[in-house]
Amino acid sequence: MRPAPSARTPPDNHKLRLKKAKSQAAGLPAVLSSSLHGISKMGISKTVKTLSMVNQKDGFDCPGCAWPDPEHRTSFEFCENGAKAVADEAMKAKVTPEFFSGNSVGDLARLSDYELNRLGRLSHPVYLAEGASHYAMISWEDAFSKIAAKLNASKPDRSVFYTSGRTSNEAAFLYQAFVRSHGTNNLPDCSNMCHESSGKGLGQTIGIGKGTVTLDDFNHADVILVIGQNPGTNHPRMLTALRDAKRNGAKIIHVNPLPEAGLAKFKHPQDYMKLDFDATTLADVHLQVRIGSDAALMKGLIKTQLEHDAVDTDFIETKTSHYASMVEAADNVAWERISQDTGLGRATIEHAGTMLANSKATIACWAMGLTQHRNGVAVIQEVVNLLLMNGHVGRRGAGFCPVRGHSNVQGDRTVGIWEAPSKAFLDDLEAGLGIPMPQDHGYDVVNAIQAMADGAVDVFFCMGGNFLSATPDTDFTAKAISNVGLTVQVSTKLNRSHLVTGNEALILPCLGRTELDVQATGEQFVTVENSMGIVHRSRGKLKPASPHLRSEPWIVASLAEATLQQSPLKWMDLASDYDAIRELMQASLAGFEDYNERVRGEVGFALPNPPRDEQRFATLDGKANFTAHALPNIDVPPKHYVMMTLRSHDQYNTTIYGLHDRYRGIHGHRRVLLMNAEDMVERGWKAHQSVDITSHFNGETRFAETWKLVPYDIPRGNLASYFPEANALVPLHSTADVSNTPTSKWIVCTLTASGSAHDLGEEE
Ligand SMILES: Nc1nc2c(c(=O)[nH]1)N[C@H]1C(S)=C(S)[C@@H](COP(=O)(O)OP(=O)(O)OC[C@H]3O[C@@H](n4cnc5c(=O)[nH]c(N)nc54)[C@H](O)[C@@H]3O)O[C@H]1N2
Ligand SMILES: Nc1nc2c(c(=O)[nH]1)N[C@H]1C(S)=C(S)[C@@H](COP(=O)(O)OP(=O)(O)OC[C@H]3O[C@@H](n4cnc5c(=O)[nH]c(N)nc54)[C@H](O)[C@@H]3O)O[C@H]1N2
Ligand SMILES: [Mo]
Repeated sequence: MRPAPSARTPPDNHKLRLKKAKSQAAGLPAVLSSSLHGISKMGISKTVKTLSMVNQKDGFDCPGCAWPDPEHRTSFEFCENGAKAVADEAMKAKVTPEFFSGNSVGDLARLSDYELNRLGRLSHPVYLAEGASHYAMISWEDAFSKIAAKLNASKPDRSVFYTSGRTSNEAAFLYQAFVRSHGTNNLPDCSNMCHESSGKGLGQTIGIGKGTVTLDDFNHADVILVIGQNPGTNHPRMLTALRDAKRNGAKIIHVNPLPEAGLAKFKHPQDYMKLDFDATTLADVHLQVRIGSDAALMKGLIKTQLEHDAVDTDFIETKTSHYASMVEAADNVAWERISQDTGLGRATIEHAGTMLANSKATIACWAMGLTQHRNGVAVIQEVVNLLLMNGHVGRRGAGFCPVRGHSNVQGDRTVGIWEAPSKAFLDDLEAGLGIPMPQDHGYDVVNAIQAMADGAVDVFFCMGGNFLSATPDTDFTAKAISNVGLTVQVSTKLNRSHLVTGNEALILPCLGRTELDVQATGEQFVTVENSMGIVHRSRGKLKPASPHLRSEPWIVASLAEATLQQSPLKWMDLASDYDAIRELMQASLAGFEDYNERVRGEVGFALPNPPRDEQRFATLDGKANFTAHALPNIDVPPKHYVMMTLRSHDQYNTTIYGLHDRYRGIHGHRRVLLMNAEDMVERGWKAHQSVDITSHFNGETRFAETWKLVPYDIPRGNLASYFPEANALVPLHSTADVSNTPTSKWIVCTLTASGSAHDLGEEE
């Protein structure tokens, strides 16, 4: 037997350097930073060629994030982190079978995530036999027969099929059709850890689990709330929309425990070319709430609307239900409690509340700062309450904007990647595919891990992503995965999920977004849905990193062909012409009429969105529902802190591009813990002090050593660290009510010094 390698990220021996946190985002440093990333990975000419194709009408959709493109694109809209994502996929270096034969799984596990990613693109299918220490080359054919044999030797619901949100609509649709034809709804996805709370929160209240605004609405908004989100790093192109909104007179309210440079000042990188050096101040108000206190803040803002009588009685009477109980719940909360929870004075909240009361069109944007909390669903419903009071939905310049992460995470859900599909959805699929569909709901991410731990999973198949490092409770999850018979990863780059595996493991290397996809009938394009429900084309242009790579639709079709004894679908015909997949989608999904034709239009097409299009709400009572929630208890015992886990500026989820977090002034080292300076003084600690963290949940503890303290502008009692390193501290069953999303932004911890503060590094 091979020894199980450590699942945690190894210690970080790089030197930490601290600089002043920035108060302006993007600008010239962003252009320089992304050019350097590109040139070092692709060379100069490929960098220029590749970047000129991102988000062009006939080019590829940026794999960076799901923020939409403006309809009238002149040239490519520059985005630092989009450029990094593209360079990272299009890089020259390769991970070959020779490389694997020279490096054991144990050797590779000692590399950091940054080093693993830098090794380059996976070039061939490889197989890790039972007890073997090294991956070895395998043919595509043999790989599919191995998987098919395992799938057919066990019951369908003993297999689990994960999806990460970069998968195209075509690949995702075909994948779920295969999984359901095989007989299970075990389709967990990254959304379970991401915007699941938004889907549930909005679905129950406005009847659709998606946002209701278009990009153009930003040009007509009076007030934009940006809650629990760091767009300067994670959605840089959103800053352009915010800048344009400001130029049109909008006010921006930023709700965040951290100042986040992107919302302070923004300088559009392209303006330098026009010799325009003025930066735009974005946020008019920064409400620096304590972690987890947004529900209390919303109650305060709702109370302020009531004080101003800023309510749309007509809308409330005709279009909504349960208003009175929502008001009663707000009345029952005292201002003292609101101030105590948020750490903000009543006047500060009333100032923001007055801006909202005077607004004729309000947009609320949010991301992980709301969804990854115990009350993730309820707090989003408080945001819904706030906007519904004044009818801010289905009106120009107003509505809900959950800002999605992965570039096609929303599309994947639309086309069926969902462990809990509705009966109506399954009926449509059954009619379209001509195959009986399994009805029992499957595992989400957290339940899939528990099922693996319980020995209830024989095959675990991942369409992209890095399941081990993205999920909570690293040690527990690693043990759970090692219980599985066969694990399979369809991937572009090496990551830790390739190193902590089941008894046997396969890596199937696939084409990325940027690459040409040629099938039997010729060159293909795929389609994706952005964060605002617009479906459009994406066509890769670059020569594939290796001739042995295959497209995701081809991989799914080949697997279906190898596994399913009899199927009415001609899987390989579907894979040879993606128009045929789209025809099948049109027959099996609501809202995809004339799909092939409409998606060939200039800018794609918008999926139906009843709340936005006609203020129609497909809830149980046909109305937009107000909800009444009690406030969560956010007190922690003395000497305990609340930690949130975040992304640095140089990472894409578990893919680490570099070791810097430029806007926050943190350089060269990732194992850091951001702490309030007064809290540090109280403990007698200085910058660079090394501490050990113990997390506490339901009487259990988890431990992770040596984190370097960084004094930071963060509320007292709050801490921040980066994921995936900190995931070892997130308890698997600490999840949000209703959505079961891990509470990655609410980890209760205690700290101890881990020895004297040697290696102080230099302060700049
Ligand atoms: N470059 C880059 N782009 C990305 C990604 C990436 O890793 N890198 N990831 C993609 C994905 S999958 C996603 S989901 C998105 C994630 O985008 P974000 O949600 O912006 O990502 P996080 O880094 O998790 O940042 C969460 C923010 O919420 C704040 N926050 C934490 N707790 C609270 C709270 O209790 N209340 C409030 N009001 N705020 C809080 C934090 O201070 C932080 O600013 O980005 C997508 N885009
Ligand atoms: N503690 C903590 N944990 C978190 C979060 C947090 O804020 N805090 N955020 C959560 C969120 S919001 C999300 S979305 C998840 C992300 O979870 P995942 O989506 O599972 O993780 P990624 O890091 O995005 O996946 C990266 C891997 O995807 C593969 N890949 C890249 N492009 C492609 C492609 O085109 N096709 C295929 N097949 N593979 C590709 C590469 O091999 C790469 O190593 O993490 C979650 N985990
Ligand atoms: Mo995400």
